[in-house]
Amino acid sequence: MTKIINPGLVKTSRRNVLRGTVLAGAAAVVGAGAMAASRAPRLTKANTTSANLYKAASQQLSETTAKPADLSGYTRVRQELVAPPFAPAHEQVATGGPKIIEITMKTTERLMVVDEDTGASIWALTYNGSVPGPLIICHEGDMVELTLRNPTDSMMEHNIDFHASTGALGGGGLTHVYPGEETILRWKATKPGCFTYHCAPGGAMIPYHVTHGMNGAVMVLPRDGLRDGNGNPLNYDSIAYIGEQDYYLPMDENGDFRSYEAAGDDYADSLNAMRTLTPTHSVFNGAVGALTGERALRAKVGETVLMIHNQANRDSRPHLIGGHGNFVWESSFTDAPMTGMETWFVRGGSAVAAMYTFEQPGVYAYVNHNLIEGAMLGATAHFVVEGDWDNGLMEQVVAPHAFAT
Ligand SMILES: [Cu+2]
Repeated sequence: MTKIINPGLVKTSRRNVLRGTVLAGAAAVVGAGAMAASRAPRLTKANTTSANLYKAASQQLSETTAKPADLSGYTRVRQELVAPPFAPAHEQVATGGPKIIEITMKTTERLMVVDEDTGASIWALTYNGSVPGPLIICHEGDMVELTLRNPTDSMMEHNIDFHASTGALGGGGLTHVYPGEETILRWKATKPGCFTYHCAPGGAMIPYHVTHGMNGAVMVLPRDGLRDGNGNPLNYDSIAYIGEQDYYLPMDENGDFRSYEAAGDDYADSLNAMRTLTPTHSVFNGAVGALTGERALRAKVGETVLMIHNQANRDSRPHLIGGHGNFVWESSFTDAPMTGMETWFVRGGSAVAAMYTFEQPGVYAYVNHNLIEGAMLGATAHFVVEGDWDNGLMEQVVAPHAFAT
């Protein structure tokens, strides 16, 4: 078993933040036998371009003469991250001054079942073991201080690019950790809204890691909480954190999903599947049915739920069947939310918040309303809502029966 971070193909060093890219280029050549010969050079060229980006960010850091950050006036607090679809304990309206919010994430590589019915599985690359990674919540003006730890038994290097942050490729240029390493990154949340974060080791490793589950969301709340377009406060009772994940799982000649011994073993096959741009699965929270049946989301009539939808790689169009997006923030929390939305839009590489107060009991399907993806690729969640039915809103006046001919 060869660790991906040390492919033995190229001389490299700890400061060479391009290592993932080096491998990406090497594997592209290895995989070239299975591809049209004209394709491999283009992939290599793309990787070189991406590699140069990282080189630039690295030089920027070493040549800096910046002063230390002024941390006076900040209070240190620890945020215990929890697995999706749940949200960490937090205040909607900030009390006290700005905080330095300490969090820890482990880059865990684990074999996950994607679809129990077909046996489809993936060596998922994760933050803290879940797809998506945990939801992080802070307020505008806070600092997030992340300890990123790569376990010694990992096969790959990882890092993190926070779309909510400013500089150094979202922190991606400063957080490369190899197995057995950890790093600490602190960034200031200056833009209120929901944002994606994802791993971005360089070159083709970027989409490889992102489409293996290595992404999640940060919510940066305004200090005085959410507001409607007229400045009235909006509060929620609960959060449903939904990460949509497109997977490109390699299949054998019989159309069965391939299985692999270790993380990274699927690299060349995955790149070929990814190049089709056609996902084999598009699922919520890591697997088909992860948020349905016994694992469905729960709510009560009158309860206001903030649905946070993350998609780090691909456009999506969430729709709550039987409900609406009363308030939807596709952009910043400083913009007035859109109201009464039927279906909203998540640009690939972003996270969106939608607020709804349930008015009827029953089962609501929350889907990607590209219904091929919703019904056939897995992008469906269920809200099971308890409460009393309101005939004023809907009533079956006559049950289905055979009509007279
Ligand atoms: Cu990674």
